[in-house]
Amino acid sequence: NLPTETAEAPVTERTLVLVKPDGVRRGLSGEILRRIEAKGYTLRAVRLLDATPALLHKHYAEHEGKPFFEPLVEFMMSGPVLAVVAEGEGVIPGFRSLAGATNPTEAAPGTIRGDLGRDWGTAVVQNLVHGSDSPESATREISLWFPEL
Ligand code: IDP
Repeated sequence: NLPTETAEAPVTERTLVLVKPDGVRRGLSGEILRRIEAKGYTLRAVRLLDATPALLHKHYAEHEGKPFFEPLVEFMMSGPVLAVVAEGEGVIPGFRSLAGATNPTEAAPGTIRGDLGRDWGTAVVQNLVHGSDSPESATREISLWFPEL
């Protein structure tokens, strides 16, 4: 028998996904996890938590000093965050494609932000999800949100 096309290669890629407080508040956690799984990725770890300022300052270090930085940290503390490690070949760019453009008004229909998000007129763009943007970011972010992994 030939191996099945869905068989995983031994080394798999991991990304950090966050369902941001707007997504949790709106009851979209399940829908977002469903889309990750429907794409064929595996959920490796899931945790609902209240993010601390220290964690968020580390997570968003590259944005420190930008005008939306403090509103972003405030927003990320406005309710619980669902942190997820998703796994699969190509999952880092693959989840970014599922998420869509940063601005939900511009995000294509078919994407999480394009289908489920909108502009609420707030200082920070509320766009439902975060996904790591590179292998280096994924490693760094997974160790911040899941120190035990
Ligand atoms: P990404 O989440 O699509 O990777 P980043 O540029 O890393 O986008 O920005 C992090 C988060 O900061 C965004 O998801 C969004 O919530 C917020 N943000 C980014 N740029 C702006 C902006 O110009 N105005 C307001 N909020 C922004």
